Amino acid sequence: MLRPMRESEQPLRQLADSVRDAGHIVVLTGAGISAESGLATFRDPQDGLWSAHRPEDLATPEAFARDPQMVWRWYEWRRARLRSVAPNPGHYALAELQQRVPSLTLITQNVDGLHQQAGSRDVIEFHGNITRTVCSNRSCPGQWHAGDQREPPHCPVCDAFLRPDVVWFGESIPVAAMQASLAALAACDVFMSIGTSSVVYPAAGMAQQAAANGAEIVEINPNATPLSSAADIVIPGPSGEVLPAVIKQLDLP
Ligand code: BV8
Repeated sequence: MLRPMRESEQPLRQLADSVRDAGHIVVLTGAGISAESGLATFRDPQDGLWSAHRPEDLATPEAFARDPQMVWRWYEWRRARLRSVAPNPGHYALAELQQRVPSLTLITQNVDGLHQQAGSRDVIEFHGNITRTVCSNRSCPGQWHAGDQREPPHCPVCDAFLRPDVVWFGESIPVAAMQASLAALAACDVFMSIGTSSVVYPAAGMAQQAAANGAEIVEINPNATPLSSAADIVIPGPSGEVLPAVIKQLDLP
């Protein structure tokens, strides 16, 4: 005799059933899925040297034009933090889920590369990747030479500043990432929004696009967001606990 399901377990059981029946799942992650790796989320107050700055004010072309050295140092500080963290059970559970369902497209707003480290394949980096450095002249293939200690370093081809390979506010999403995301959203049965405050567009508009195509909308987040009221299944918990529990639920009758 199965014990009666606790109220709190119902959404989890529902999600496991939806995942089991899905032909194509799209997952969108945000900074929250990396929180249990010890990385502050994008809108958590920053600590130390950067506590007086808001990321939204630093992650812009205007900030880089105004003070390239400060913005470069901020990214160097974030890259240093990244070197001391590892994927958490939430990242690994998504990588396992991708192995076990017919089709799963992972779109991440995160720039930390932790999904790839956990084994997820064909990750769509919607906002780029902080560990890659490119020339400010996007068309220039210039790469950073380790010997260049200037802040920011200069492109060895055209001498422009180098910059992190991320999408700043006011910049367009890379065409390939946008096109791959739209194709996945057009064909998915289940859309899972995990660890994002759902306030940054166009990523925050994906759930609506998926719903318009008939997908079931799922949100995993300890806090409510603008998406919560529209989602079909809301699981108010940390992804590092919820996602392994979904995997476990998949194995139960
Ligand atoms: C663009 C890279 C065209 C840099 C980032 C409407 C349509 C189009 C554009 C706009 C629009 N309205 C406004 C805009 C402009 C702007 C925008 O959206 N502004 C917002 C602030 C209103 N969008 C853009 O500029 C985009 N470009 O649209 O191009 C264009 C061109 C010119 C002019 C206009 C339009 C580009 C946006 C990309 C910006 N770059 N990052 C870098 O990292 O340095 S965005 C940044 O925010 C990060 O990538 C981050 O991932 C993303 C979203 O934040 P979240 O991931 O959600 O993180 P956050 O901290 O907010 O929330 C964490 C969540 O986790 C919380 O909900 C928390 O409860 C939860 N959580 C905590 N712990 C856990 C957890 N969840 C689960 N488990 C846990 N344990």
